[in-house]
Amino acid sequence: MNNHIFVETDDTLNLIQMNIDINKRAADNIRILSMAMVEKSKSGHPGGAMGGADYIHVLFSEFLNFDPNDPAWINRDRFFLDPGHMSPMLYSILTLTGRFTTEELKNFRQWGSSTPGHPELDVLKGIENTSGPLGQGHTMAVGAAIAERFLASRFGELFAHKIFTYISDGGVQEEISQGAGRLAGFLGLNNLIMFYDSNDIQLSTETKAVTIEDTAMKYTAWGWNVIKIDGNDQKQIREALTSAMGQKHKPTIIIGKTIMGKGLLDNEGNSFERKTSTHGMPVSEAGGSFEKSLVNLGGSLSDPFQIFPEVSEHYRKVLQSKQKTSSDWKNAKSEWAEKNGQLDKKLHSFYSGEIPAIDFKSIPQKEGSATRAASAAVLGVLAKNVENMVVASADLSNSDKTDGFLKNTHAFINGDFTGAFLQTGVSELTMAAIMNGMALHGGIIPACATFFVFSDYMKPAVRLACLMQLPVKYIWTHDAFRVGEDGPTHQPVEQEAQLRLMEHLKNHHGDNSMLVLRPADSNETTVAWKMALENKKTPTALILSRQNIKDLPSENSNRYADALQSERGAYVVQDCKGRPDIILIASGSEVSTLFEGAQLLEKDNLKIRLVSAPSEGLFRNQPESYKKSVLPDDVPIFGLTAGLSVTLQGLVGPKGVVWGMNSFGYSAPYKILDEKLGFTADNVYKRVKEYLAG
Ligand SMILES: Cc1ncc(C[n+]2csc(CCOP(=O)(O)OP(=O)(O)O)c2C)c(N)n1
Repeated sequence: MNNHIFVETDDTLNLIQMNIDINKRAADNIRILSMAMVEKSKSGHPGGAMGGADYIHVLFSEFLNFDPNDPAWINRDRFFLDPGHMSPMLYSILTLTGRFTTEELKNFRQWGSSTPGHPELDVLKGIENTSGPLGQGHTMAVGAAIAERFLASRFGELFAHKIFTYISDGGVQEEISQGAGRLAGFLGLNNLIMFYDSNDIQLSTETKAVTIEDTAMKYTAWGWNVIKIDGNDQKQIREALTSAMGQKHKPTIIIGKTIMGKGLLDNEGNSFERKTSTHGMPVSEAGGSFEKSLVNLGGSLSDPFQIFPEVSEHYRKVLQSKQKTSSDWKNAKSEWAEKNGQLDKKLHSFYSGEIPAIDFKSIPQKEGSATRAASAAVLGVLAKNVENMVVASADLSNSDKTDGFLKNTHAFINGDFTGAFLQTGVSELTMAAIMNGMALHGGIIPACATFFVFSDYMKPAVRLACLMQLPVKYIWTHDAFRVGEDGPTHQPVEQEAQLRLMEHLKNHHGDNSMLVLRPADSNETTVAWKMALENKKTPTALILSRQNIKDLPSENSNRYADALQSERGAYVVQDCKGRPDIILIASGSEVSTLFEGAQLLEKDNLKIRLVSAPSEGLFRNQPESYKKSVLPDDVPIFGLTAGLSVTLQGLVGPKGVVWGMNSFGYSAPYKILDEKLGFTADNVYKRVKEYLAG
């Protein structure tokens, strides 16, 4: 029960003397706002938000550094929410700190509102990450913590700041927490402070129905500093945060036992706390009393969205003090900049996302390389020239050829972030979410790699990168059944089609949510990397071959110049005189197979146009006139893909024919697979002849 003696007087000291705890009052205000938002919109999650209110108030008012007038201040502490369903808590605290208005809270979950059901990245509003898919938020925080260490090791400890994150039972249960926990402990990320809102209740059951885990022991085993507290006791919260702030070598998890729906009453005035039902529905719908709970928490029936005047006054002072901290830092930074002009320039270029001028055309490529090897050649140059690029690999750096980068730097280890390579171990989803966190932190260009077939393990984080429009680069090698002997578990078939769907899906700015490039030879790979670096608006995928590929022909003996046409998504590699009898189209290594097939067809006096289509999505965005110039309506089109046939359906059109895969692959040497599965010049010849014969 909450007993507030509320005396209306301007004298704050007086209030303290009368034993009114402003901090408790502020947390209750957050509880009420959270409850009221969900009640008004008739949907959402009040219970968890109400339990976490004490922590969030203490964190934001006493520990988190931010600039009330400059939300994008580079040295702000970051707050990453993991359970996005607890958005009411975040929107409420951000209302107290002036980033949201109560009007915006009243529009919770409505069309066009700035308060969507789950928070969506908006730094200017204080939302550091999109959250909702449980487990990813705190993993992004690990990425941001790595980014912070990377930058501080280059620019100095003036640039040190904390990364706070907030996790719930769901996030702890998600498998990704294994990777995040292991890596944060391994790297000794003492700048990372995670609050675990342990309220013993989840969506459909209590936690005891699904786990007997000793979470404290688990995090201890991973090398974390573990603190257990009553998560609704503000004194304990304060002490835990103070101790965590002083941690020198380990990340901290503060396991706070909290009360789901703290302060709730039912219609009879009995406690309605600790109910699973209040996880995800309005209090009244769950069987509690909104009005009685509101009064119990010291709120006003006439205005449930009220910010209590004394809370408002308290936060006015909090903001003044935050402002002072950031101004002091900015003064110190100006002094630093005067003494470190060159470094300051570099810092600015890192944060502005600039890329240094790179002479891509001069990057030497070996004739007939695998595109993964061609990628390694580019990565070697990037390692030396793009100082803020961080590359990661999930224990495959020698196969996915990110070793081209690694050879020029070294991997992060505990306490040493002077390198630029992250060995994530075998944890693809963790890796992808960490990359998102690095991109969100700012100052870093993240890229990560694994086998293409394991892109499936990464999709949930790739999807969030697309939604948040983060320019993460994915290097996916071993792009087809030509993986060979490893067999169908390692042979991608349907993966490219899935990514082409992401090219169809638009982000909220109307752009393709992702740029997906499958280059056809070494020069196209150089160009693909150029495009990937220049693409600051969305993630980019590079899909690369394991096996060597013959370079495509160039009429002007300048294959790089030809390959630059990849910037239009698809282009004519080799043309015939006059109207073609057939257009052959593919991406990746299948283009060179088509080229060989074309040579056989030409012997029959057929006029052939060969088209390489590294990105169907980009091609679709070209002016109609260009698209028609490459793929006119009245010419038959034959496509070849080592993916599902549907991968090329959109390019060959309704009358076209695709030779592709329609089943899983098989274990065998890849040249045998080429024969058996029909990925040979002879089969191209045969299928095209059949097609033209009608
Ligand atoms: C990856 C993922 N799976 C499932 C869900 C659906 N979901 C939302 S919250 C939740 C459980 C929440 O329990 P907890 O994390 O303890 O939050 P609390 O009940 O304390 O609010 C689930 C399963 C989700 N958001 N993300």
